[in-house]
Amino acid sequence: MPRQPLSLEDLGWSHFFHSQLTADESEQLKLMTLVPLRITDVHRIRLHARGKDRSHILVPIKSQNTANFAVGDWVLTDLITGHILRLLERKTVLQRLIPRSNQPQLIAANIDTLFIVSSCNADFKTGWIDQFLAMACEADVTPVVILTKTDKTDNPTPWIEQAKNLSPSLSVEALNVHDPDQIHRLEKWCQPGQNIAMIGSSGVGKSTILNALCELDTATGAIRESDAQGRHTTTARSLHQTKSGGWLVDTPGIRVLHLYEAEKGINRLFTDITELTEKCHFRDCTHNDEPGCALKAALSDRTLDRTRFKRWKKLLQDSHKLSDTPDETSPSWQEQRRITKAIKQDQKRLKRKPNRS
Ligand SMILES: Nc1nc2c(ncn2[C@@H]2O[C@H](COP(=O)(O)OP(=O)(O)OP(=O)(O)O)[C@@H](O)[C@H]2O)c(=O)[nH]1
Ligand SMILES: [Mg+2]
Ligand SMILES: [Zn+2]
Repeated sequence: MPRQPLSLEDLGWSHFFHSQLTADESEQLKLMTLVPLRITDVHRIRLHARGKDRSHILVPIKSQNTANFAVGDWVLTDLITGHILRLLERKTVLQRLIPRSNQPQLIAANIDTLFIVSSCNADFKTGWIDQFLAMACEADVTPVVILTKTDKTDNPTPWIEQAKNLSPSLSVEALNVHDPDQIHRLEKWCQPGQNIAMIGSSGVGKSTILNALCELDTATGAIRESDAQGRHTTTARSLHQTKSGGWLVDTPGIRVLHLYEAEKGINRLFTDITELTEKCHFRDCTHNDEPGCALKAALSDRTLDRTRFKRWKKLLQDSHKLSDTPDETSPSWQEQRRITKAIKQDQKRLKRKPNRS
């Protein structure tokens, strides 16, 4: 984490966040009694955050749960007590489903671009990448597929072709992460004001990319050559400033991904199929054997590719299997409101105390 002073804009602050401040908060910001901080690390009992001048460790007060904060979040804190006053509304949020609780787990917030990292080896699986693409589309985050370890194969073209075929306008970058002349191709997504998260399985080179783009020396780990499996070297999510001024989130390797509320994302990823479904005779067509199914017709006359149809169906099936959450609003967001209220009460109590004694 750089030690030199940064402006709020350097940290990713924008009109979107500023416009959420009340008149009172704006005044306190001018007086510097209220400090906006950006969450860089989320631990079980504490949060790390970066402010203009330095890094801070925030220990949440009772009733706060660190699981409701994401790396990349903006919080307003009280300069005197160091307490979090409130979490600002997120521009975007990447999250996945935890099947045991049927609740979302926050991966990163206020992200513009998702680097979906895979290697030119046995790690590359289109179904796996489809899930990340749907997650990005759901969150309104631009996906970019990064194919690493091109130096380990004679010909990376088949991997590049497969990735490009996943979605018409998808950006795909294939590179040897260790080559400084190639890594700079990723810098166009890492300019000031831009926020990037990386996701993928263990051993694909996420932390190696982080080290190259941020001039860091975080731990990386060799993979098992027999099946290209990594060793889960990174154990926590963290936010870092890139050399070119953006902010990059490294994440631990994911073993299994369960999508959380991904239907909108899947529809966006497969707009052609979504549009076709509107032409099916029955509104609740399952696209199996019903008469008047527009998808079946498109498959028969080959205007719809069968592999693409299967990918779409698999994603929808996977996302329905687990997420039957009836709530329209995110549970974590409701929880957040409760926490904000509790913090305000706690604040008042703390401010009253000196007068009493
Ligand atoms: N040859 C080659 N090795 C690479 C490349 N990218 C990463 N590696 C190596 O792959 C291994 C795994 O890289 P990491 O950066 O630790 O992978 P990771 O995705 O962060 O893994 P986790 O932290 O376990 O999720 C390391 O030995 C890296 O040096 C590449 O483009 N070419
Ligand atoms: Mg790592
Ligand atoms: Zn149909």
